[in-house]
Amino acid sequence: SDYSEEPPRHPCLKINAKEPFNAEPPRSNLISSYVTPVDLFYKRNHGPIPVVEDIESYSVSVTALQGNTRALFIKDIRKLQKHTVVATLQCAGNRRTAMSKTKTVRGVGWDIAAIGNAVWSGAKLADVLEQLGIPKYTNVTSSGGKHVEFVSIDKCKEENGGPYKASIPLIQATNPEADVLLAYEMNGQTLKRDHGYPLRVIVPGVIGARSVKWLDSMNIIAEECQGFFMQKDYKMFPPSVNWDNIDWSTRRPQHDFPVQCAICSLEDVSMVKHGKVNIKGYAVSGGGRGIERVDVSIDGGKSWVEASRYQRIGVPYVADDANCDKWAWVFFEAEADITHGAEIVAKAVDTAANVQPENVEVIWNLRGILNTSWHRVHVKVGH
Ligand code: MTE
Ligand code: MO
Repeated sequence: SDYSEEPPRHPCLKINAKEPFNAEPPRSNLISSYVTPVDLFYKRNHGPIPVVEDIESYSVSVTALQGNTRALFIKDIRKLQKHTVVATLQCAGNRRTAMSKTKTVRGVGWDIAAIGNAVWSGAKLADVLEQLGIPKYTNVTSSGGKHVEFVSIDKCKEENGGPYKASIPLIQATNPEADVLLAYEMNGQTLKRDHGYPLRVIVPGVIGARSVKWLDSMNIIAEECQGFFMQKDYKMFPPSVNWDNIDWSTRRPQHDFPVQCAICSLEDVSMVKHGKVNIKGYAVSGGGRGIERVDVSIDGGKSWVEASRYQRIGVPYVADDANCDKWAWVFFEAEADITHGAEIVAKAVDTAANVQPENVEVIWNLRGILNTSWHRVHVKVGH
C-alpha cells in the first residue's frame, strides 16, 4: 500500500496506528465544543486515504438487483434537497484499550475519544433511492432487494486489497426519518479527505463502521453485504469465545450502538488539589434514543448524584424534544468536593432505560468492541 499521499493532520491527535492512520484527540479537547472541529475529529481508516482529483468525472454507480447500473454524479446529488443532520459518529472500538486490560483483545487500541459529533450535510439516501425508482419505506423491492450495499474506493488488506464495504437494511435506507445521508459537507465545509471526500454515507445511531467513506458504488442486494467488515469483524461475541473456537457465522453484524458515556475532564489518574473537581464528559445512545440521565459517583459507585445535561450551552437538554439533536451526544457535568483520593464513576441511562454494565469483564469480547462499561477515573489529592 502507498501512504505517500496522506493529508496533513493536527499535531494534537494521539496516533494509535500510523499506516493506516488511526488517531483520536486528547480527552480534554473532545469536550471543548459540542460540535467537534474537523481537524480534531477521530480518524479511523483501514487503508491509504484515496485521492479524488477530478470531481466533475467522479460518480457513484448504483446497481439494483436485476437492474441497470446508473451513474450518479456529484451535481446530481447536489440537485436533491440538501439536508443537515447533527450526528455523533462512534467507532465500535472506542474504549478498546481499557477492555484489553482484562484480557488482550485484537484491534487498534483506543482511549475514549474514537467518537465525535459533527454537522453533516448532503442528500438523504431515501431521496436518492426514490429518484432511482425505489419508493420511501420500501422493505423489499420487486426483484427481492432488501439491503443497500456501500462500496468505497479505498484499498484494505483485510479485503485482500479490495475496497471497504458495508450495508444497511433497505427499510432504513428508504426511511426519511432515519436521516441516512450521502454527505458532501462536514461542519459546513466540503468534506475533508480523511473523512470521505468527495462523498460518504452517514448512518446516524449506528456504529461508525457502516458510515462508508469515499463512496464508489451502491448495490441493492438480497442478502446483507458479505464483506470482511460485516462478516468477519464488528460482531459481538460472548466472553467464552476465543480465536480457536470462533464461528463468525453464528453472530449478526453489529448495527446500533448501545448506551455509552465517558468522563473527559479527567485522565485515568489525575492529581488535584483539595476542593472542587469538575466532572464533565459525553453521553450518547444508538438508534436515536436520547439520554434520560447521567449518574456520577465519587466513591467508586456506592452513592450517586445526577449530572446536568446539555447540548448547546443555554439550551437545557430534554430527550425527544424537538429543540434537541436526536442523533447527537449530550454533555454532562457535575462538581464534587474531594478531600481524599477518589474513584470517580459515570454511567448513563437512555430513554429505553438501557443502562451501562458495571464491569468490562462481563462484556469482554475477543475483538474488543463496544466497551460501554461504567467509566472510571482515579483522582489523587496532592499539593
Ligand atoms: N469507510 C471506508 N471506506 N474505509 C474505512 O476504513 N472506516 C469505518 C467508517 N467508514 C472506514 C470507512 C469506521 S470503522 C469508522 S469508525 C468510521 O468510518 C470513521 O469515520 P471517520 O474517520 O470519519 O471518523
Ligand atoms: Mo470503527
